[in-house]
Amino acid sequence: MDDVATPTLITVAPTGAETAKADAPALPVTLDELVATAKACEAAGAGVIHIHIRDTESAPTLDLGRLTDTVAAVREGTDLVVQLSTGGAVTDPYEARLGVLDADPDSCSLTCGTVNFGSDVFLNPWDFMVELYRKTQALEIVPEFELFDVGHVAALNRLLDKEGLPYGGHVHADLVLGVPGGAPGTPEAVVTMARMLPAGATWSATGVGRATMPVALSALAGGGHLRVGMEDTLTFAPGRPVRDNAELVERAASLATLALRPPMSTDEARSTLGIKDRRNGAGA
Ligand code: KMH
Ligand code: ZN
Repeated sequence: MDDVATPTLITVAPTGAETAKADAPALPVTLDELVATAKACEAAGAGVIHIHIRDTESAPTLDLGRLTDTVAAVREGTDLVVQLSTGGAVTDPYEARLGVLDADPDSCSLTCGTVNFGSDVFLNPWDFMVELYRKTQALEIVPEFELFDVGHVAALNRLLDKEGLPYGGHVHADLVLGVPGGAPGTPEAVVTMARMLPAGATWSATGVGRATMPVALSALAGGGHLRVGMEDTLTFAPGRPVRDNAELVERAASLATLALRPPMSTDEARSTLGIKDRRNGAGA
């Protein structure tokens, strides 16, 4: 497990694909809302933003033009590492999910296996994982491995054995816990999964819903990093809806500071993850 003295990488996942704007009015769904959210979260201590976008009806979309505009706008407005979701919504086809990388993000999510997702199924068969992984390597995009269950950690190790290291040479995973159908949001699950990661890997953890706080506290204690945001958490405390994404980042930053592992800067996030510099055409 990681050194417990390292600063904390905070990722914000502000929107997701599963919540309707009507059910959570503070959810950022337009480009303007997303950029404003990104700026507020950067100021509050985030280093990475995990992005899902919506169409004009606020429905999830993987439209390449919109994704490209989104990457450019968030890159222009902030210094955050721009990570696009390749998970999309549970209904998105594989081709569209592979196409996300053509929007030229710094990073992307890459889920290491299929998982029940409430009454849906989030499909990530082996051949799709490999194709997506090879595309990240070819395009020099840093993947963040999303692990919803213990078997996903085994699949990540198999992927690395067979396909080599990601672009940048560093492995970073996110343990997504508490999804109905995946591993529970408990300290035991955090420790079990973190221990199975390859030597030298860094990891963050995300607790969905009521798992938010136990998972965040377990991750900080275990040397891991944090992912927070309205993709995963809509209730700040029992009976109190989340006001906005920035308050979730502020809480994460406070917890990290209390743990003597304050938030890392965006520059530290870039060097920790091995991100290629695409700002101002630097990577062109
Ligand atoms: N929306 C979930 C089905 C990811 O972003 O890569 C998948 C998800 C994971 O959110
Ligand atoms: Zn996501």
